[in-house]
Amino acid sequence: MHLHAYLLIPLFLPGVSAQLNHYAQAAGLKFFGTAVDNGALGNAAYMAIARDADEFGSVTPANGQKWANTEASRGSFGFGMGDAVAAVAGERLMRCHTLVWHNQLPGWVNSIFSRSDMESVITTHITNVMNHYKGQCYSWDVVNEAVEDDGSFRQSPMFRAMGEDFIAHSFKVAASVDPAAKLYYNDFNIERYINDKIRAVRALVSRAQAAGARIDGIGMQDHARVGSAQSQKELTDTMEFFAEVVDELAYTEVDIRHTRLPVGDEEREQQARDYVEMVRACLAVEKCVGITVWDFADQYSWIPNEFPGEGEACLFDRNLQKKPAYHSVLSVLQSAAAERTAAPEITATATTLETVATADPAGK
Ligand code: 9MR
Repeated sequence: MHLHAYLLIPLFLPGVSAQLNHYAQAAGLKFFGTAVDNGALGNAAYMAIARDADEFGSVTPANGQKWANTEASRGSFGFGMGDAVAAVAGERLMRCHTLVWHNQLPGWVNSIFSRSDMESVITTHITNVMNHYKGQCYSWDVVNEAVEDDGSFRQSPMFRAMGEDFIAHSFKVAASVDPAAKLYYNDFNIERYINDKIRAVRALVSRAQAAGARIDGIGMQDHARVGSAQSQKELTDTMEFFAEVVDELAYTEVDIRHTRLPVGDEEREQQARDYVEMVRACLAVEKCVGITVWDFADQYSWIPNEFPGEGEACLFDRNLQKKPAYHSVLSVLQSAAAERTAAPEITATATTLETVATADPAGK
């Protein structure tokens, strides 16, 4: 996807509604997806958008598959929350989220200190949850957020009991339970320019692979702030750095929040530019397979709860109206789709080899 034709007039096909996933796939991505939380399932207007496969080709349960919601007490499994969101995904892809994470972890896991007990608890948890969703998950976030911003390991109950071996162990179990699912390490603040955390993540992935684990992808959450989000170049440099150790990359939880509310037109335009940098970065890197927003509508965003006074981070506002960011993202995807459609003709008439050589060879 290296031809620079973003200035092409967006492609409007008669009879095809102009929506995110439709053009993301036409541009060569596997999906443009969204998180969906259980609290939104009763909102008919919201659900009409969430169910639209042209808008979102992948669904991630925002909370339903987490440890606290699947194995609240040891050995006792429940899948009601996750299943309700899986039903929304239907025939579409699911990015399943998440198996081993220090947060939303039931108290009983916190009180496990011995290595062998933790190893067996992780095995049981992953085996049961992955078996339940077997065949439904395009990918699983197997381990989530194991590293601090300074690159050190997070002192989670899993790390306390097993050291970093809990990571390779988790991926080995996951690979044995659902060989068809892509297995991801997922974290935040690793969509930035190469920093200590990014180096630490690549190194831990490499070490786990050397220990015999299969890790297919690195998920970059990308919870960013308007005006200080990264440029396309910074994002692609980081992805190229990660691409040396994994086959796939994805933006997995994108939202770009305003740090001061209310916002005006200029801030909304800045947010649109920030989203566009991320989308262009994914389109530019062969291994970047897709983008998931961490909900598409402001009323279901986690941001105001966690960062009071901040928010409006999503592509749709509280009234489900599309923001400038939505239109800009769509426009970039449409241009990339048009460019991809035009590429064979361009290459056929090219007078320089460079044009041919820089066209997307694998047709991602
Ligand atoms: O969106 C989720 C929110 O509803 C939960 O309260 C929160 C609990 O920590 O988790 C949110 O999702 C997180 C995701 O699972 C992992 N990366 C960070 C996300 C935002 O906190």
